[in-house]
Amino acid sequence: MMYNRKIESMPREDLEQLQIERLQMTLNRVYRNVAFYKNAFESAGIDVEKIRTLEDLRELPFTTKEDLIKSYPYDMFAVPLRDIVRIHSSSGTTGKPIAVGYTLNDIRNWSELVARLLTAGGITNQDFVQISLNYSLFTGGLAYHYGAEKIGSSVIPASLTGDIERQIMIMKDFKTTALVSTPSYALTIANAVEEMKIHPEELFLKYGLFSAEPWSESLREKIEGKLRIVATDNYGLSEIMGPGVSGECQEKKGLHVNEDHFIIEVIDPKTLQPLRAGEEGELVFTTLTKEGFPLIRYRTGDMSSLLEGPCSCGRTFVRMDRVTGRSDDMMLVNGVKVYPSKIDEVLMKLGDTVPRYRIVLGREGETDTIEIMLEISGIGILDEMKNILHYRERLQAALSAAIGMPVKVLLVEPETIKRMESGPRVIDRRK
Ligand code: DLL
Repeated sequence: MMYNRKIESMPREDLEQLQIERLQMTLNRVYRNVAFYKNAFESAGIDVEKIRTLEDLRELPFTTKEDLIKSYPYDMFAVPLRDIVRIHSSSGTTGKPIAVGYTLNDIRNWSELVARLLTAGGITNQDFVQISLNYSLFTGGLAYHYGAEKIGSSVIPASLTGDIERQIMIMKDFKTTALVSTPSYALTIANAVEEMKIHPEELFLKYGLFSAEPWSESLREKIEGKLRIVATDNYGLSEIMGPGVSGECQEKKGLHVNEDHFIIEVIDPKTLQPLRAGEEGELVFTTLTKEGFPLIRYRTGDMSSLLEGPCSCGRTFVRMDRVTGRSDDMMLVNGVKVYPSKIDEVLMKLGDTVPRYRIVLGREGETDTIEIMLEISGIGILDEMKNILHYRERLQAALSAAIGMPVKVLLVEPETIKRMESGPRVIDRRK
C-alpha cells in the first residue's frame, strides 16, 4: 500500500526534474530571505541561477549544527514570523538548543509525509494508532498524530509516560492495532506485557513504527516476536522536518527517502567528498519544499549508506540503510541528545583541567542511566575523604543540571582510566 502512489512510484527522470525545479525555488528563497545563505553563497562565489543540475548542488557550501546554534532562535527562518504556525525545538544538550519553524503549508506537507510512512508501515483507516512519543517541543508526537489523522485512522495520543501498565491498559481497552514509539520503549512495553502474563493474542497489535534512536535487526526480531507485530524503522530529525524524512516499507530492506521533498547525499565526514551507493558516510539533506525553515546541504552527523537497486514494493524513492552511528560523539540518552563536550565544559569549570573520565550508559527498567567514571588523580589537591565526597556531590549536581537528567559520578583509583585510554570514551551497556 502507498499513500500517494503517483508520487511514491514516479519514474526517476520525472522525480529528478521535480527535484531540480524545487531546488531552484528553494535556492532563490533562501538567497532572498535568509542572510546566512546570502552571505554563504556570496562568499563562495555561487550564483544560484547557475545551479541547474543535481551535480551542481555539490558546489554549494554545507550547513552545520553550529550554524543553526548561532542563528538561534529565528535567524534561519525564511518567512516573516507571522507566517509561522508551529515552532519545535531539538532536544540538544550542546549548550544551546535550536528552534525550527513551520508554515501552514509545511505542516500540510509534513502530515502527508508521515501519512506515507504510516501507510508503508501497514496502517490504514481501520487502525487504532497509539502514539507513545512525547507531545512536546520534540517533533515526534505531534507529527505522527497529524499523519495518522490524515489517513483516517483512530489516533490514541497516549504520549510518552513512565506508567507502562497504563500504556498496556490503553492498548487492551482501546484495541490498539499499531504502536508508534521509540524501539526501546516498545521493548519495555513488550517486557512488561510478558511480566504481566498477558498473552500477545489478548492484545490487538499488528504493527509497530519505531524511530528516533538507533536500533538493531536483533532488537526488531525481539520486539516482533514478543508482541507478534510487524515492526518498521522511521528516521528523521527536527532540523530537516522531524519524522517523515524516511521510513521502511513492509519489505524491511532499508528506509525510503521522501525524495520529492528532500535530496539526500552521503559524504565522507573527513574529506567531505561525495560517496557512492553502498559506501557508508554522513547523511546530508537539502529540503525542497520547506518554507519556514529550508536548509541546504545540512550535515546531520548520522552515519548510513544508500542502498542500490529498486525495491519490490514498487516505490522508486531511494532507500537508506538504518542509521548505524554518528560522525561526531553525540549520544542519545532517554531520547535527549548529549555531547561529551558538554561534560568537558562542566568539568573544566570545576577544576583547571578536564580529568580523565569515561561515560557509562546503562539502563534501569525503562530509563537510560548515565554515569561518569572519573579518575581521582585528576582532581588534584583533594586528599581528605570529606573533600572528595563534597567534590563528587558538586559534580553530580552540576552535570545533572547541565544535561537535564540525573548523572551519577563514580570516582575511581588513579590510573584506572589511563589503562582504558585505548578503548572508547563512551561505554554503552544498554545494548
Ligand atoms: O528524533 C525526530 C523524530 C521523532 C524522528 C520521531 C523520527 C521519529 P531529534 O530530537 O532532532 O528528532 O533527533 C534526531 O535522532 O539525527 C538521529 O541521530 C536520531 N534518529 C532519529 N531517527 C532515527 C532512527 C527526532 N530511525 C536524531 N535510527 C537524528 C537511528 C535515529 N537514529
